Amino acid sequence: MFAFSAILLFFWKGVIGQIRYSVSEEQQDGTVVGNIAKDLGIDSRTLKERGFRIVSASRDSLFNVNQDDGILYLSKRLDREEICEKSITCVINLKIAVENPLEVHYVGVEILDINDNAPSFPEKNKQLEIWESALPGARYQLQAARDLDSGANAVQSYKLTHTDYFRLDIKDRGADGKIPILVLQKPLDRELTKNMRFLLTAVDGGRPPKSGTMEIVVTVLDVNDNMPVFTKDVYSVSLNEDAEIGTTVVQVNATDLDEGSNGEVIYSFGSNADDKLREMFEIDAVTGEITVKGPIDYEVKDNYEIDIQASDKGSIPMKTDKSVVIKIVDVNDNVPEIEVTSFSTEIREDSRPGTTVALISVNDLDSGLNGKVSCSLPEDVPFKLTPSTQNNIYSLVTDAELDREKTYQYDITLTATDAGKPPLTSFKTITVVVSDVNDNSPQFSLSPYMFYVAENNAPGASLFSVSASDCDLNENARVSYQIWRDRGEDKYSSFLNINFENGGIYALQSFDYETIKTFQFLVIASDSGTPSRSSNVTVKVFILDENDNAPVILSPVSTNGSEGVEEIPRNVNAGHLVTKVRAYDADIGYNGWLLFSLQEITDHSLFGLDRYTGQIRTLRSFTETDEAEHKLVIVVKDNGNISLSATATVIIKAVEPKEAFAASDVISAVKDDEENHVTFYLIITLGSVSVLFLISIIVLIVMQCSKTTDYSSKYLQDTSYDGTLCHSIQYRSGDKRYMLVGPRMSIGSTLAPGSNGNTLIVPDRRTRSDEVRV
Ligand SMILES: *[C@@H]1O[C@H](CO)[C@@H](O)[C@H](O)[C@H]1NC(C)=O
Ligand SMILES: *[C@@H]1O[C@H](CO)[C@@H](O)[C@H](O)[C@H]1NC(C)=O
Ligand SMILES: *[C@@H]1O[C@H](CO)[C@@H](O)[C@H](O)[C@H]1NC(C)=O
Ligand SMILES: CC(=O)N[C@H]1CO[C@H](CO)[C@@H](O)[C@@H]1O
Repeated sequence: MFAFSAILLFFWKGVIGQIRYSVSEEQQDGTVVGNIAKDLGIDSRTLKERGFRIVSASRDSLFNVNQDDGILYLSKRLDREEICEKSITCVINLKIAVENPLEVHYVGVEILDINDNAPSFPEKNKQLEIWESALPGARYQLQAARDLDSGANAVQSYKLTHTDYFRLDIKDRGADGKIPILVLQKPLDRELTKNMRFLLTAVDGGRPPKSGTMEIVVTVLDVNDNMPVFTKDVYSVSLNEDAEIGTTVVQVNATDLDEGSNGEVIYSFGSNADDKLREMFEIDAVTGEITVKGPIDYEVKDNYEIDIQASDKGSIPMKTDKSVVIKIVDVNDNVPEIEVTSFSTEIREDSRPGTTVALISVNDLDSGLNGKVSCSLPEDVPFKLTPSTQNNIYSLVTDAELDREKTYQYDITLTATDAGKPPLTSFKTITVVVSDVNDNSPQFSLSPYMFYVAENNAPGASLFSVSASDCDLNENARVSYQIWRDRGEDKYSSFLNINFENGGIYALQSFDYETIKTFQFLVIASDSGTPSRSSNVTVKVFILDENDNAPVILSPVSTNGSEGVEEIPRNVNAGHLVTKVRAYDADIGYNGWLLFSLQEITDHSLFGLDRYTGQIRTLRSFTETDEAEHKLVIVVKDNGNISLSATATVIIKAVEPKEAFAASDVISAVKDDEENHVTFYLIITLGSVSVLFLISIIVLIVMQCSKTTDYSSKYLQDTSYDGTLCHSIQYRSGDKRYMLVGPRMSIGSTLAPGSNGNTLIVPDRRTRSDEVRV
């Protein structure tokens, strides 16, 4: 400083002739300003005699001169800004008087400015509001900072903390200082940076420089410059077709970065969403929820692309379009449909397996597995389904032989099931009628038929009837009857007539048991089918005896009941056989069983008649009083229901033994002979009948024993039966064999098994040749 001052001094001394000093402001009092004595060339030894005075009155209080050494110093602290205010140079002129000799010297003291003041801004904070739409280059003038210092120490420059958005421009107003201007250099985006803070620093030129700062707060004001943006790029959802009304399909969400109403989003369908779509879906304007509004059917449409729009509420709203893809998921909501085409209502029972009955097509509106249909039949029908090459078409064909007589109609329930989860099933019943074919012959209800017909039947009367049934239908089952007339072999069949419609059989003449006992013939039953089928049955007819023959008395010979005369000696003892009445009846059984009785007798005590044999014997010896001639009237009756009888009169004459002897011997010899003859025939007849009976029984026993002991034991009871009076018939019916035992038959009837107590039922395991009639 001193050096500097010296140079200045030298400068001024030479040019102006004036001493000039400079001193910085704000120095301590007492700070040396300069050595005036030396600078004036006054010898320091003479200094005391000379003495210094500062004569300029105005500023004297600021400086002082040391009288001893001539040094000018500050008497008080100096503030340049106070003394000189804003003037660029601040010089205080002092007038110094030196005495002895008096010299006036002018001394200028320049007060040098020091940087003692920092720049300062009028406000600590500056709020700036800028629309985000402001264009780059926009200028925002700020207030300048002030600095009390002047010159170089005044504000020299401004600095801005780093920001991309603004740069600083400075306008120099000369004495008025420098004005900072913010220049926007990059577009603002409220959505990116809503508020910015940075510091503006004003720096002065002091050494060291001083600075002052101001915070600048920039608030970016919103402009509706952002479109709503959907949060997802793609909205793709799937929706079940059975979704109920009100179901949320999807919630779209769009956000708008703008503020306030500029950022409030409302949703709507796009302009090209058609009415149909609007009937099915609706969108909530506030929440963006798309819900189901009406029924949805996959089968109608399986895919929807809905245009929606998000719009903000700015004064000029901004809109964004989006499409929402809704894939409809098929739900198994359609039942398979069964359609029966080209269906013939009737099928012949003789159709071969594989005959097509109907074509069945199944259809399901669903897709995929939900629409995959399988078709099935119940297992118990003789039909099957043959899938055709064309998908979902089946032919219903027969799988087995049909028989209308077993099943005339099939109600076939078709089941169609799809493969959905859960599966849906539908049913359809097809009625297949089996039409008749003449495949059954008439069947007689019995084979062979056996009929028992009483003899003496009225000619033309109905005897019995046969009947046959046919399982077929209508014409095929209409049976007509005829009697087989062949070669004339069965001559009896020519006596018979048959009602071709009902099988009633009539005899044209009456039968005589005594002429024919049994015969058989064939009846043929034919149906009316084309070709006709027939079957035959053997009809066996057994003629039953009636009591139509009266007993005939053979001896004593008497054609009209005239008496025969017997002579016996008077001396015969009791029990003597007088004679035997012999009679014959052509009928059999009871009808031919003869009983003898006395109708008239002169003396009951003398003769007796055997009821069964017809023998007349003496009951006692003749006495003197007995008459010689006795008359006996004998009645012979058969045992028919309505008994027939004949009478014989026997005259017995008691003769003296002498005269009678020879005659009686002869007669008795003849009679014995005759009697023996008759007896012999009777014995043979009875014996042969018994033997035949026994043989048949033995054969039966043997046959039965070889099979079943039970039956043989039943049969054995029969041996106790009296063969002579027995009328027994065995016959067959079906697989049973009957044996009829007993004298009487119910006339004109076939014997039903078990209807008669006299009938033994013997299971038959024998051939026809084993039958024996007794
Ligand atoms: C929309 O998305 C925004 C941002 O992801 C989220 O904050 C808001 O909750 C969403 N709105 C809805 C309704 O989901
Ligand atoms: C009776 O039927 C049998 C067996 O069915 C048959 O063999 C016979 O020829 C038939 N007789 C007549 C006369 O039709
Ligand atoms: C016997 O004949 C009468 C009338 O003629 C009849 O009512 C009765 O049933 C017959 N009895 C027998 C066992 O035939
Ligand atoms: C019942 C009857 O007609 N009896 C006669 C049988 O014949 C003799 C003569 O031969 C007659 O005298 C009976 O009257």
